[in-house]
Formats: sequence, C-alpha cells, structure tokens
Amino acid sequence: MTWRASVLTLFPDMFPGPLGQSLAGRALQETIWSLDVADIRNFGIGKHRKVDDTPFGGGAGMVMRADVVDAAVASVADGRPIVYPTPRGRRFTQADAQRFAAGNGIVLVCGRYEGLDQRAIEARSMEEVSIGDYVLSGGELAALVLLDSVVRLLPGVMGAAESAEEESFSAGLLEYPHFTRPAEWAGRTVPDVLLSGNHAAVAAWRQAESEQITMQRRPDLWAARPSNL
Ligand code: 6GU
Repeated sequence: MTWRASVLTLFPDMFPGPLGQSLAGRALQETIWSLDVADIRNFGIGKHRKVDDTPFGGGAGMVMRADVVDAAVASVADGRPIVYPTPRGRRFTQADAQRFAAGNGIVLVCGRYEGLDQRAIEARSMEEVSIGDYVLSGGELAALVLLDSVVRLLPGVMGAAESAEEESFSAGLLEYPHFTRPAEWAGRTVPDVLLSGNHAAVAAWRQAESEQITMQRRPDLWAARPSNL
C-alpha cells in the first residue's frame, strides 16, 4: 500500500523540491509513497480567490481564512492525521516520524502570513508541530523536512545499514564519529581501534564516543535517554 502525503499550500511549486531527489525521489518513483499537492488558492473566495484577511482585534499581518483552508482540507481528508507545521506546535520528534510512517499517510497544511484562523485548526483537530525554535516564512520548508524524516523510514526506502544506524538515534544517543580511507590525511590519523579488526573493541569504542558526545553536546538527550531512566 502506497503511503500518501497530501500537501495544501499557496506555493505548490515548492514540491516535491528536494524530495524528488536521492532516497525519497527514488521511493517516490517506485510508488513506495505518493505526493499530491493542492493549491489553496483554488479554494479562495470570489473573483480574486481571496485566501486571507486582516486579524480580528487588529494587528499586523494577515490570517488565512478558516472556510478556505477547510475546503482545501475537505478535498483530500480521508482519516489520515492532519498536520499543521507551525512554530507554535509541540516539537516534532523521531517518535512522530515513526508514528506517521506506521500509518497510511498524512495531510500537511502549510500556512503563510500570520498562520491559520484558530477555528480551522480546531475543527479538523490538526496536529500542530514545530521543527525547531526558529521562525520560517511558511510551513512549506517544515513540511519538506517532516516528510523527509518519515519517508526514509518507509519499508524499502533505506538499506539495512542505514536502518541499523537509525536505531541508534532512536535510542537517544548522538552518532559516533566516522572515518574512511586514507588512514592518514593531512597529518591526521584514524583511531587505532578502527583499524584493529577487533569488532567488539570497535563497538565498545563507538558506544563510548556516542555517550561522550551526547553528554557534551546534548545534556537534555543524555538526561532523558531510556537506559538512564
Ligand atoms: Cl513547523 N513552521 C514554520 N512556519 N516555522 C517554523 C516551524 C514550522 N518550525 C520552526 N519554525
């Protein structure tokens, strides 16, 4: 069964963008997943297809109309989660990517301007997610990031090596450092253990490196890691 992504946006030309390349692009061609993009403008009101209006209560910017957004959602809704990327959302995590990958697909509603009328969000029980603590100009780039993280988890998209790697981040540690040939470059060598052929020693070294780098860079991850609870 093809995993279906539906994207609602005022900038349909931003899709598939990077998702047409590499791993995700190949999987799209192989119909492991599908992408349909609807232009919210087509659901706009009147001759000028108006999609937004000034905020009640005053203030800067424009708000996307609930009736317009809801009509766009209605054109694709089929029980899949409806996701609204917004810096106001709870943080999107690897666990969310795994949950979405385990379902039939998602609908992504991309906001522009000051975002959606709150009633459009509530009427469809949209899941509001943020990809980080910074502000993007619209939800499209966040939607692309989110989709990339999900599509790579779909069966048949990644090779076995990458799948195993995936589990290490899910386990709550950052990756250990990687090295390849030449064994010496610009006066810099590779840790001896990696050239030793001792697989148990290599695994122990990598585990220790992962733990050290996680402690140093992400004390939040270190404190929350499953084996530490
Ligand atoms: Cl999900 N959307 C937008 N527009 N900006 C963001 C974001 C999402 N996450 C961080 N910044």
